[in-house]
Amino acid sequence: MSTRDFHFPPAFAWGAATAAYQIEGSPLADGAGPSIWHRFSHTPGRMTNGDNGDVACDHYRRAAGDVGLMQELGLNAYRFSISWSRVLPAGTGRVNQGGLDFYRRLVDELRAKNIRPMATLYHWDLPAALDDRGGWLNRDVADWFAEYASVMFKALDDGVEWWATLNEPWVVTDGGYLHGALAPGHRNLFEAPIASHNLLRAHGRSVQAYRAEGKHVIGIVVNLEPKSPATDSDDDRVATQRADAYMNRQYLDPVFRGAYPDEMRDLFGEAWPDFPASDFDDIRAKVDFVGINYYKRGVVQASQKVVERADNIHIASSVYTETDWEVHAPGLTTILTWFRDRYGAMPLYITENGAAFYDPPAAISDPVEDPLRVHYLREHVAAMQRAIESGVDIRGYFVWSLFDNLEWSLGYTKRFGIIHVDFATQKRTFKRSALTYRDIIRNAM
Ligand code: IFM
Repeated sequence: MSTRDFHFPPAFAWGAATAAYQIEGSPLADGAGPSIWHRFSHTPGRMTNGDNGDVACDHYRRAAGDVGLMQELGLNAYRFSISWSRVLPAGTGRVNQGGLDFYRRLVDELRAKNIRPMATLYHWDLPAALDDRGGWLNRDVADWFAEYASVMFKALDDGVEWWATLNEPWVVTDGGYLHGALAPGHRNLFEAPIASHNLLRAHGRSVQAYRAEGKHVIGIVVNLEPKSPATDSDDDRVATQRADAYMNRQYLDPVFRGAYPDEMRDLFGEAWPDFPASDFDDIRAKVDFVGINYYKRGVVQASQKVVERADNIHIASSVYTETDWEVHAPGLTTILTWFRDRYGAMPLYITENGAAFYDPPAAISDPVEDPLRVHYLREHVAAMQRAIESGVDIRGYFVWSLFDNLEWSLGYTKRFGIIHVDFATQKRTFKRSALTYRDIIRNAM
């Protein structure tokens, strides 16, 4: 299907997404406090090549120029995240004006160029001072988060068009509290459900705060994967249901149905606690939209435990990204229609979609030729269009990511950007995928 055939709703948001710790650099500048990612990345042995976010894309100092690049590509929306510890260095209490000023300038710069800002409040960088108080395991974190959210609503709601509370709570818990590959690096079956639950409580409390203070819209961002069994065996089918509950329904069911999926108890056994029923009054606070991050599907085999995340099986003839994720665009249509069928019609955004592929050095050609990413982009935009045609209310698409950046504990080894970044010089070079995206946007508008 050529990009010319796409028909998108008016006011469709065409954007790119980033996250604070992955691009900003200068993590302690102008009075900011350290986050758990600053601490984690400075702990020997945690990061590939010992990489850290001290400089990253130096976006903290280059934001104005970076917004200019977005304008060159014709983006009309930009999804970024706010570093909690830039604004509240200790997580609660004193507000750091230097941190607020940075985000104020960014939002003003975007607005000046008719790029609508979507701000994510939590993209994994908890203030280290709050981790010292138990982090996501402490029930008080819901109050801390609501306090921080209110500070941001007061400061930026005049310019921010969409607020997202959490980015990918599943990854926060699975990577940060169960398997330990992400900050704060815990590996504890008993902690994981508690962290998840407190993330959801924090989400709900901030949505409630927004109803009192905000004028725009607020939602949550989840990463979803359609799960399918590797074989027709009963065991694989049961395992698939569990994998689906663990990744896809664990966060959405409480938000939209007020209860966890039954499978959670089977998955976690004695580590699954009884949560106070009243918590779900907060968690169910009505959201205005849901952001869906889609990267791949999951093919599930019973012999591999869901909570060990071993549900990805290599399918002969599939293409795999540098993060070893199967490229499967139809899964995007599947998950979008699944969402609508299970939770009902509501505005949805694809808040992340993209791929890490090996790119040739920028010195060889300008633009950098990245044919696999170009193909990925076209196929996934077409898959999204199919969901729109079948009646799913999709309001926008944000490619992950605007820039090559710090891929968390994998450091700078995986390049997801549509703009190449030379981390030695900070030179930005468009990849072919960026120009393809520019054309898709032009043809769609
Ligand atoms: O880089 C991450 C992002 O921070 C969250 N979603 C997935 C991306 C690729 O792994």
